[in-house]
Amino acid sequence: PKAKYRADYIKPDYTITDIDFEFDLHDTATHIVAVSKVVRQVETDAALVLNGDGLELVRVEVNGTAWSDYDVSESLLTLRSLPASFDLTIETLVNPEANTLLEGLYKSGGGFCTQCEAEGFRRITFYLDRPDVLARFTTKVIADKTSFPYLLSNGNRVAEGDLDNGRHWVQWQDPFPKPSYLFALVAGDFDVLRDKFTTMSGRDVELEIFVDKGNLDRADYAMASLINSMKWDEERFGLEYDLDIYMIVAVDFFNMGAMENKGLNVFNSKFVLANSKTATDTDYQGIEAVIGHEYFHNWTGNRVTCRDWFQLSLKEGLTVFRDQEFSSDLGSRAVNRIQNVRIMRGPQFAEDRGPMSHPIRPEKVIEMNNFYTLTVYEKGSEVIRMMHTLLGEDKFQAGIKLYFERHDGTAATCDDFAQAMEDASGVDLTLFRRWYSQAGTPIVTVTTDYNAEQKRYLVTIEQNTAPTAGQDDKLPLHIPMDIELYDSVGHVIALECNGEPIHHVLNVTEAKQVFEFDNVNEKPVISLLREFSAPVVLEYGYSDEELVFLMVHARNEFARWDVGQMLLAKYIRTNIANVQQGKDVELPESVIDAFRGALLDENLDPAFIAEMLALPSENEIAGWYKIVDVDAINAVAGKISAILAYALEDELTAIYHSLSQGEYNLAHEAMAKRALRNRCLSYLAHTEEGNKLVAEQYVSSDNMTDTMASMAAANNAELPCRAEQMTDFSDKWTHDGLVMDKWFMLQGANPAADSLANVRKTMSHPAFDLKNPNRTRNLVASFCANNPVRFHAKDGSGYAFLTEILTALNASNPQVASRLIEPFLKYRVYDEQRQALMRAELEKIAKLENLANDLFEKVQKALD
Ligand code: BAL
Ligand code: ZN
Repeated sequence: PKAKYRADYIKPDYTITDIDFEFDLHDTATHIVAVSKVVRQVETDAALVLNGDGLELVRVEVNGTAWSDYDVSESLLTLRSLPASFDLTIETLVNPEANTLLEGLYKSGGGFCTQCEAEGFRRITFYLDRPDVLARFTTKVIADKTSFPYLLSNGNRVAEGDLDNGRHWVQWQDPFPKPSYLFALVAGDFDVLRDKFTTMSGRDVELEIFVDKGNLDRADYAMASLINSMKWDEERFGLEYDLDIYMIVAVDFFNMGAMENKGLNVFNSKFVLANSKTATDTDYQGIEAVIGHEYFHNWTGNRVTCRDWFQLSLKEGLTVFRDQEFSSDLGSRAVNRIQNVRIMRGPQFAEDRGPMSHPIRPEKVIEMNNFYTLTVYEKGSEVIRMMHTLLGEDKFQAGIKLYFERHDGTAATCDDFAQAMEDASGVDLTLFRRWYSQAGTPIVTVTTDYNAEQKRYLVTIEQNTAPTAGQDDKLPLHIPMDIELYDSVGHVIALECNGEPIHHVLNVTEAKQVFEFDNVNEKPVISLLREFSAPVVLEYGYSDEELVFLMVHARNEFARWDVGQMLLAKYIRTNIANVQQGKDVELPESVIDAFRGALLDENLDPAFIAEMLALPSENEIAGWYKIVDVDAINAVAGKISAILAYALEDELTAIYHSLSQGEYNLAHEAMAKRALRNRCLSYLAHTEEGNKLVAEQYVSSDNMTDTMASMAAANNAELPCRAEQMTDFSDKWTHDGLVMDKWFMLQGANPAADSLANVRKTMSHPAFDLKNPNRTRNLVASFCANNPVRFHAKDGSGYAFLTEILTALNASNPQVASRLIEPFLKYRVYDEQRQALMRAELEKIAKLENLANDLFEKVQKALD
């Protein structure tokens, strides 16, 4: 396979302005006729080179006449001797039922659907399948009327009719020119939830959510979230919806979370379907975020799209930023920030350290599907957030406005975005642009010095980014460092120097910089990197006393959580070292007291307290080490939970009972109380009373949040009640794969010694299907990525299991395989024995026959 480079971008020789599609849908043989208006963009008589993948070519015509001057290969159709502009007719034949890749046109359950981003459109027809070719689409869909009463595509429905053989057709027209990756088609039999939205300029928009028959009672929250998204984008960004209809279809077989096709979003059913009996509060929050995300793409992604796939973060980083802001404006800003920062510090930082490390705008790609990453999405969002921090809301919005004025209806680059932000705000982003090209996580080391005589406080900030895969030399980045200083009673000290006020966001732009503050009357306590103002690792030698002080006095909740995590991290590290020397795990009273204080603080949002009391995940802890000791990490995490549980048992028990609720509802306050109550339960599971409490909650629960909390607690603490719960749940939900995913996830995360045997047995459960990405991710990824002690069993059995799965998926769905292989890519941070075992598995995978590009790219980089 050949790599593509960002630097090699050239404009296409031809463009396509209009495409007129006709799909004659049949399960195993669908004929597709595409008539495209093609216009040459260059002077010379260039060949037209179209992308294709897995297509059978039936006919080619130019201006209605059969054309023979072409070559066709597995991946290209090259046409020659063409006029400067012409109508190109291409007929292709595809087999949707055999399409297990879930890219292009495929069958999901009983219906047809498509997934075209990034390069799935070429599995439908030969085309200029690149995002800088924008065409107006007209799509006629023909299918059997009884099996497929709903025939959907992008834009507005313009005509429909019946045929005499039991088939019918619908024609759709999308007035907005779009790249091929935003094309969608769906055909099936659904229940439909309908609503309306009136935009700020008074236009009525029909809203339709299509779900499998019988699931109508699970679509309300998605509809409410869609309406909230439309309202929010008008209020916060001034952006209005532009078609007369907005459709969402929930499908069961889907590689991604959802897809923002113009006017016709196709969603993984996980991010649509929910009622209190089937979905947890976390599921509801996910639905709100993803519905918002796809809706926000209508402007950031669809109206302005990407020039090439290297610019993916242009739409994804910005849209993640927008969906994070949406969730924060509607719910708790602090809790949202904490959850997003956990993702950055855990899996994103891990990606930055690994062989697939890349900047948010990658330079080199073999398989584009491999770059839908936490770096492009989440770190991409952090880069937008830093611009927001540097510019402030008003100038940021002015930048967004200018960006749309300049680029609406076109395909743009990350540089175009930064330029609009710079031009609208007057803030110099020259150095800041390095965030787009430099990979890796900077380590920011801070030292402070107080001079009591001069009342002067010096803050020295150094930054260093270690070399990453393929990028040895690193430059200093523009890091916004948000700080606050506190006096000994917890009052904020105004920042000034030489009589001039200093902004609380410091501009760190050099390898080493000293910031001076005067008029500081006593030695202050510094709060650093407030709100996680940059995606960096912070190193500062806080004393326990300072951390405990800030846990109480920091003005902002995120900062209080952050220092709580630092305090925990300190003792987790100390205890890991102790365990490695055969000593016991211990936690000082002062640390326990600090967490008791947070638990009992009635002024705090219960959802926030639940976050304060959450330990970092074992994977996040692993990220602190050059050589990871999975067993010691697991032992320490488990014992610290137990120590806190026993020490705080009275308080946890009292709060647990006091937060007992009446009827389930989705108000933030109710969710917050459940979050804290269930956090208490997860600790109490480790105490003598644990089994009783956990078992009682399972039996009395009337909602999935409390049910799952009980099951997760039983699973993690290996309680006797686990077995009965698991049987009961499976008996109740075997018919419903989406709900069973929760059960599969628990089977994967089961810490018991026979966990792998159990996972293997679970694969023959009637609800399991390796071809369904949701099922596979919940069982296999949960075991391989989130059950480190069992996956990294010293005998290599976990590794052999993953290779078996990857071998099967390499043939059926390499995109899913490529996600699952991640734990192998980190092999270099384990002991020699485990390294050797994992390396051997990677070498086996490298030798697979027909190794897909997705796996090839990752295996090659890992073994390099
Ligand atoms: N564009 C792929 C799915 C998403 O990020 O919305
Ligand atoms: Zn997106």
